[in-house]
Amino acid sequence: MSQLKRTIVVLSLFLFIQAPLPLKPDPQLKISVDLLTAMAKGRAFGSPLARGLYPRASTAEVDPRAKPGAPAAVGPRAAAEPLHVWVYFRDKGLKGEAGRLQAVMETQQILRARCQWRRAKVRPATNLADFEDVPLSAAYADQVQPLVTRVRAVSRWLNAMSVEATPEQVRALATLDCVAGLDTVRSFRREKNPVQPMNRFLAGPSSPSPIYGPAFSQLNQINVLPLHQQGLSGRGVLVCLLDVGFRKSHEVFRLAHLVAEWDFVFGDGDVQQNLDDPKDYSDSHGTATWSLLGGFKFGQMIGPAFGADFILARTEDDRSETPIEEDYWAAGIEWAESLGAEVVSSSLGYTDWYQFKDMDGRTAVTTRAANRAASLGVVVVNAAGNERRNAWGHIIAPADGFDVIAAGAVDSSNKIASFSSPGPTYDGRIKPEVCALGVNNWIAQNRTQDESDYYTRGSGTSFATPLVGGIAALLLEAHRDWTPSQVRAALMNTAGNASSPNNDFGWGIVNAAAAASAAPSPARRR
Ligand SMILES: [Ca+2]
Repeated sequence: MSQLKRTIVVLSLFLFIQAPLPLKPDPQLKISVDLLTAMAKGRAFGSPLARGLYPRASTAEVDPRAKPGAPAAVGPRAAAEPLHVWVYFRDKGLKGEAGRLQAVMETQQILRARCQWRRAKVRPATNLADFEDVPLSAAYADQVQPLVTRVRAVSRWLNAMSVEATPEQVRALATLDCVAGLDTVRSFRREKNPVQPMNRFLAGPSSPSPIYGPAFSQLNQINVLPLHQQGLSGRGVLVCLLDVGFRKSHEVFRLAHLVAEWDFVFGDGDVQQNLDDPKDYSDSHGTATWSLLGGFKFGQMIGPAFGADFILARTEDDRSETPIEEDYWAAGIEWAESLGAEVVSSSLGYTDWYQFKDMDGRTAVTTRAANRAASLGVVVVNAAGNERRNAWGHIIAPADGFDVIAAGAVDSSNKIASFSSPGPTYDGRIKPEVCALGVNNWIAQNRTQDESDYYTRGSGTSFATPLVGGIAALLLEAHRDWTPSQVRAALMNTAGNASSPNNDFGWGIVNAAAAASAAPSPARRR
């Protein structure tokens, strides 16, 4: 680990300014406080777009206590600096083709209803599960556990465990017959974002919209308001955010419908920072991204999909210099997929473990996991990255994924943000797909010192991402049968630059209302 270059990452640079953007409310805006409140509480959904198109997936199908396959901590803690290693197995320990088929059948039978329903959009009903879904061999895991310091995560899709191990332990792992190979767990990092307390009444009477407050401009730019006006709020759509912790107690989440949460770093069921634990992490970035996607507080902050159902996964360890490790991210998206998540919104950072030639849509672990999720019907939205002016200079994984929607950042005057990572991928595909506001976004935060809620401004493609993710949820509410490639195509084909896509804006600034009215592209079955 000491070989890591100390390259600074900027995925989200918080910028603080002292006044709301000088925008006027849209005179066409006919959204009442009562209607929006009813929508947020799930008591009103009357959009002609949304009516009668699908069997609405019940939240009861997700057990709020649903836990991912929790790895067990075993063995004595090593004194030396631990290595984080992927242990890939040669197979799943099954005997012959009959054993494989039996295992796939058993796996399909235990898929959750909400997951089955979503997978059925992209796969034949008789083939909802495949061999990649089959759990790891328990016998193989039992061989690995006594040889390592700690098991960090498990991945059925990769047929691998990630472990913490000493160099001696790694050498012992390499001798196991069941091990096909070992690899380093790659790390990503963002620049630390110092959050300055601000006057919480800043928005005040000069806010551009009495309903949306300073959040008005970031939604109006991407034409979300007509969809709210039609009664769309993401209701019934299951959205997962992968991030550092989330300040669940913030007033902006009072009406949020949280159906499952898991802290992959500490292995517990609480994704909020524990202020009593000095070793616990910040929840500032996740609080911002969740509020941008699905927050709801009149006159302050409303996200596009404030009525959605949420899964929160804490996959970043802010105590570490490289807080985002790909094994937690992969385990997080695998878990969210199993619960039936329809949208995953996330932002990683720069990594100096990968090279640009790896950004080919099929190499990075996170990209492979994102591709897999998309192939199972999950819309994956990821930040393009903030690397335009940095040495890296390209998009970041998993934004290079084939069906991943990479989100770039623009400012309020529709200019590309100075930091927003440009495409293409290494294999020459245009990226990002689309853009949304990523400069001076209005976001929710919480003061660590006195735990008071406030709002401020922050910038980064990771703040454009949840705006796009929220719109994906609105499109899926309006069109329950849309596949990830159809959602992606609708967003791209109706965006501001669709006639001449390029590697700065991609297909341009999102137009949510136009995307919702777009004719669906032909469905692709896999
Ligand atoms: Ca926790």
